Amino acid sequence: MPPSYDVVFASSNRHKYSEARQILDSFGMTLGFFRCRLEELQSDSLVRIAAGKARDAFSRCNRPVIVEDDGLFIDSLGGFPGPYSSYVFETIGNRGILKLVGSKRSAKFVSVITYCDGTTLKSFNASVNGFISRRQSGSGWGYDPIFVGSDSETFARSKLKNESSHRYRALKKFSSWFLRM
Ligand code: ITT
Repeated sequence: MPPSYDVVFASSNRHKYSEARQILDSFGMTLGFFRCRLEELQSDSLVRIAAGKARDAFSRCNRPVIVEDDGLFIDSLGGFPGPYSSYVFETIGNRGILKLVGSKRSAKFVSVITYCDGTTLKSFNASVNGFISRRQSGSGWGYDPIFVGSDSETFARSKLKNESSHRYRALKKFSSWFLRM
């Protein structure tokens, strides 16, 4: 990987990287990809999970790195799947979530971006409110076909996702801090 990137994004999920790269590009930053499966500790806190992933990522790639931990929090399910979103997606998936959600469909997506350079460890937290659709719509990745944001479209159909998402908001905070550093 050329050393010219401002920072690298460590993740097993290329969709997260590709959106993060596009978003940071709009803030004038370059982002490399360090594809790997990170150690994910069990915790009910996305910030603690992201901090663990960031330390693990830095120990492996040895350059300034960011990681992201996300959670989909559904109100009628007491915030489930929250920090377990990755596992729940791999097991019951969007069809399973649609069966569980009751008549109250409000939800939020939370993103925690954590930066680590071996000296500094810093997290940036953001969320976006929305609701869970009645059926899947669009062919996006992850929970995109069932999460409806502010434009009343699922993220899978929205043209505004990368200007309004949890990821966009957390990366905006990260980039304004990083560019001032
Ligand atoms: P890494 O930990 O390797 O980065 P992951 O896919 O396991 O990748 P998370 O634990 O952060 O990432 O993700 C939690 C789940 O939420 C996972 O199933 C994602 O696919 C999903 N997810 C996160 N952001 C999303 C988005 O913008 N749209 C749709 N699904 C999303």
